[in-house]
Amino acid sequence: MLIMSTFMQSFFSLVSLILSCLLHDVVAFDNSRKDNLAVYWGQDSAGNQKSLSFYCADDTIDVFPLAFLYIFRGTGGEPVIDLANICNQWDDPVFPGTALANCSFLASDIKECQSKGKLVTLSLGGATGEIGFSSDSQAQSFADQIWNLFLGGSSTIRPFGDAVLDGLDLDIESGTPAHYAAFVNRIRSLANETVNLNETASAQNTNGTDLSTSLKDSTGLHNSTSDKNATSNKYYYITAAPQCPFPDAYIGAALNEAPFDAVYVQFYNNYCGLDQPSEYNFATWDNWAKTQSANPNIKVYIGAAGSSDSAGEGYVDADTVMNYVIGAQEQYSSFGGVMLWDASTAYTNNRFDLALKTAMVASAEKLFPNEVLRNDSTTVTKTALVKEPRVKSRVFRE
Ligand SMILES: *[C@@H]1O[C@H](CO)[C@@H](O)[C@H](O)[C@H]1NC(C)=O
Ligand SMILES: *[C@@H]1O[C@H](CO)[C@@H](O)[C@H](O)[C@H]1NC(C)=O
Ligand SMILES: *[C@@H]1O[C@H](CO)[C@@H](O)[C@H](O)[C@H]1NC(C)=O
Ligand SMILES: *[C@@H]1O[C@H](CO)[C@@H](O)[C@H](O)[C@H]1NC(C)=O
Ligand SMILES: *[C@@H]1O[C@H](CO)[C@@H](O)[C@H](O)[C@H]1NC(C)=O
Ligand SMILES: *[C@@H]1O[C@H](CO)[C@@H](O)[C@H](O)[C@H]1NC(C)=O
Ligand SMILES: CC(=O)N[C@H]1CO[C@H](CO)[C@@H](O)[C@@H]1O
Repeated sequence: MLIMSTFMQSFFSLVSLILSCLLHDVVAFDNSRKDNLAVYWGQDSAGNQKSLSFYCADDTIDVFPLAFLYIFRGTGGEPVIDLANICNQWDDPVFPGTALANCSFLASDIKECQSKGKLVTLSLGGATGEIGFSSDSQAQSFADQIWNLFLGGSSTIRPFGDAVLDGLDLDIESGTPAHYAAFVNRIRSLANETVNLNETASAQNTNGTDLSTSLKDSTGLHNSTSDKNATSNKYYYITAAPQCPFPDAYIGAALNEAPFDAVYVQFYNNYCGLDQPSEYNFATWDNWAKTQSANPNIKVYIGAAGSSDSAGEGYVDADTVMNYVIGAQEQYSSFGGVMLWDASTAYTNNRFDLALKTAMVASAEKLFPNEVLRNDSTTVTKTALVKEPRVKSRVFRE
């Protein structure tokens, strides 16, 4: 009786373990894919923004840049962050002598999203930033500060408590363009990451040991499962959000001088946006990625508006975005996926994010049936795989 019950208990716990593995199979972020979805969260463009964990409840979004850290040197020499209705310096406690909000209540949300294999990064800048550097050494000190406040360093003040973010995004739209490469290189150095600028770029740590066999790797390619929160082996991603007119006036130079993992090119609010097919210039960005970028394996994302309300101009519907996505998956080896501004508008717009992710995964699998694109995520892939005939775009202009 006792033996039986122990056996039954073991049996059921084995069954429930298997079930939970099937249902909660963690898919680590993979920068080499052609169907990643990065969606900004923080600025509440739709006026109904929910908690971060709300948006990472399902498998749709892979990367959440938190928007924004918008003042580099605020009161008391600390930067200032603003996450609109979720956390800001006016409605939440600030660290003494600073205007830096203590958003430590977000730590559990951030860790929850990370535990699902998603990246949570911090975006610096934004349209109204008070940002910029006057020297390389100022940029390097700021990198040290950011490293200690948000990444692998330590500080008595940590705006997101014990959460360690997965990297940074530079959405630089004002100030002076100089010295950002020094900033990025310093972050790489603090993380013990260097990118060999050879054709066959490979990540090395600063003592020259090839890390491709460990957890870090130049293209940001992770050997899934493992980084957890072991900060010493954690790979920190660095992205930028240039405007589509090439080269970008603010971050263009840094992109050639320092290794970034991806660019989320803003193909909205610009003459070369998705609403202007004759001026659309992904080919220029692809060519730049391979020939001029400091990281020749950098990934280029198509940045799109989440709804017609989230951009002044340039919003196009999901079918139209997918026309561009399929073209890019087919033609451009640098293509990495789609970026959306922002989570609240995409959700409000009939789950624009879900429509795009589902269609991107389906088309990647169709185009590359021999590449196991989602190796350790069988259950997730299968449910996401909805094969529907593509509707011809209604908004695609001549
Ligand atoms: C930040 O907020 C948390 C939660 O309220 C609190 O426990 C912590 O002491 C605060 N940190 C500082 C440095 O004030
Ligand atoms: C490429 O890497 C090799 C081996 O690490 C090195 O000998 C060579 O100088 C590098 N080439 C360039 C252009 O950096
Ligand atoms: C180089 O770094 C690796 C990985 O961090 C470490 O195992 C090794 O001991 C280091 N070697 C030297 C000479 O510092
Ligand atoms: C991933 O890591 C495991 C364990 O370290 C290793 O056996 C495997 O070969 C790695 N896979 C790839 C694709 O690097
Ligand atoms: C990861 O973080 C959790 C919670 O912060 C902690 O309990 C756990 O020990 C950490 N694991 C590692 C490997 O550091
Ligand atoms: C970087 O390397 C140094 C020296 O090996 C080590 O002390 C430090 O913990 C490493 N930092 C990270 C983030 O891996
Ligand atoms: C890159 C990689 O690990 N690919 C593997 C994915 O899984 C299949 C079998 O399920 C292997 O054959 C591949 O080598």
